[in-house]
Order: sequence, then structure tokens, then C-alpha cells
Amino acid sequence: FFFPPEETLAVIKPDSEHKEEILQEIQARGFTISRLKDTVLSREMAEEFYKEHQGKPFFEQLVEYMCRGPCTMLVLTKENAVQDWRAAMGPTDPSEAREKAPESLRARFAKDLLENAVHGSSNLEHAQQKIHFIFGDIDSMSIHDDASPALET
Ligand code: DGI
Repeated sequence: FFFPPEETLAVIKPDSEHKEEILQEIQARGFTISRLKDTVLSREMAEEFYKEHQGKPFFEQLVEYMCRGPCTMLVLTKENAVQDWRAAMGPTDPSEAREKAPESLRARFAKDLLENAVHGSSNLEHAQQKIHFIFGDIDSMSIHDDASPALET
């Protein structure tokens, strides 16, 4: 049987001092970086990106954090990419991550529960939606697309 490799959206969140290490880890863990761009999200884009959390007490802080500086947006490709990237990140809360998954990226690189360094889609449907939302179709030929401006909203 041939299983086509799966794609997921990964984000290195703003202000991560560990971007280079995280990129190395991604490759060491067997993911192919199919697309990459650094983008400063507009407020509207950050609200849309995390719309499932609208109304929660931490929503404002989360949006503010995500707009604070450039995010590195990545499409990661690999068999079982969605679940494997969730496992590589570890639990949302870094104190839980350090306890249960000390090798995970959040255990190693998250500052706290909010500023937890990385994002990854939680299922295949979200992955496809968010890849389209972030990368669109226009520049689908480019692989490394550093410093492209934030998408118009
Ligand atoms: O999919 P995850 O990023 O692991 O977690 P999520 O979709 O439940 O939450 C999205 C982000 O929101 C998470 O990475 C960090 C932040 N967050 C989640 N729960 C809390 C939170 N931030 C604060 N301050 N308090 C929370 O309870």
C-alpha cells in the first residue's frame, strides 16, 4: 500500500529565542518542511486563527501574543504528520510537558502556558483549513518565502 504523506500546519510563535533549534528538531524528527514563511499576523488574522477560543478568559492575551512579532509558519509533511507533530510539541502547559514529555518542544522551549513556543493543528481537517488560511494558493510554487508580508484581511 502507498500512504500519501500527511500535511500539518506548525507555527513557531513570536519571540521564540529558540527558532533555529526548533527548526533543527523538526528535521531531526523526520518532518519535511514543505513551506516556510515568516509573517506578522494582523489582529484580525490572529482572532480568526484562534476563533475557537473566542470568549475564553485568555483570548485577548492569546491574540496579543500572536501579533507581537513574526510567526514562522510551516507546512510539515510526513506520514502521520498531524499526530506526530502534536506529540513532538507535547502538552499545552509546559509544566505538564516537563513532567510527562520532557523531550518535547514545549517542555524545553515554552516560557509559560500562554507563551508556549509552538502551535500545531489538532486534526486533519483543521490542518487543511489553516494551511489554506495561512498560505493560500497564490504563492503555492515557492517553498521558502521569508519576509512575505502579512496577508490582507
Ligand atoms: O492546541 P494547543 O495549542 O495545545 O492548545 P489550545 O488550542 O487549547 O489553546 C491554544 C493556545 O491558547 C495554547 O497554545 C496556549 C493558550 N492557552 C490555552 N489554555 C490556556 C491558554 N492560555 C492561558 N493563559 N490560560 C489557559 O488556560
